[in-house]
Amino acid sequence: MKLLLILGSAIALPSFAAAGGDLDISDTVGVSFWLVTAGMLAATVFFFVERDQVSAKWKTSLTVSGLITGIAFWHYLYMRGVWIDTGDTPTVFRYIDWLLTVPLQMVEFYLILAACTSVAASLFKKLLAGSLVMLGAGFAGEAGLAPVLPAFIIGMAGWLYMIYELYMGEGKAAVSTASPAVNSAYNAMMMIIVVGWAIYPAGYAAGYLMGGEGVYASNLNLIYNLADFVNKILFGLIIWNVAVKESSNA
Ligand SMILES: *C/C=C(C)/C=C/C=C(C)/C=C/C1=C(C)CCCC1(C)C
Repeated sequence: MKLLLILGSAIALPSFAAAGGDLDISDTVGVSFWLVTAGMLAATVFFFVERDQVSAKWKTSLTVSGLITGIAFWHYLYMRGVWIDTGDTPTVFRYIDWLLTVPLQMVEFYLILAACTSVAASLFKKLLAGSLVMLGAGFAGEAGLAPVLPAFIIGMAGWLYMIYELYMGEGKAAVSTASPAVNSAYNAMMMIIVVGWAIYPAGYAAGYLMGGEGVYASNLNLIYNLADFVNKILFGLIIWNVAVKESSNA
């Protein structure tokens, strides 16, 4: 597994690096695509290597964290290319990435809860439904399939529904009887979904809703790139931190 990863990187990286030759260093958004790409790759390697440090029941959580940043790494290579070559917002690549990685983050909640409660599966379904509404509406707005403001409002409703389920729903009650480490993981992941995820609608608003005509592509992409960096890498690190603590107690 690890060998495959290293081998693959050794073969693939030179061509990616070459594609970066077109990057204009004064292009702030382009530079942010490049930095987040590097961060995603580094995080992916980190999560897969760190699997060895944790006990068996936490390994899947770290694998999923690595998949999330790995999938994002792959999409960032393409998104960076679209931006550098055309100056356009890579909406389709962005949403394909989110459509894969957001459900995987819900899987992380499931994995944390499945070990200690019986409500994990039903909570997972609700979170998945909320995230599909959120992303479907966001895509419709950004791709010009729906007017941007109503799409935004429907997307917000999907997100708020998820927050409601996490705070008021069965997950929170169920997790309160679990170990302190599992509790703190659940709480930290909720913070990510409330605070970290708030960066995304802020990006959408800055890109499409801030007065005037047209799309503020630079604001949009800069804020989305920051959001992905925080929400994919920090999210994984929170899980890693709990996994390491719990494993040393066992
Ligand atoms: C790794 C990618 C993640 C965690 C993506 C998260 C995306 C969101 C939280 C998007 C939220 C949006 C709204 C709440 C309103 C409509 C516009 C969106 C789709 C940007």
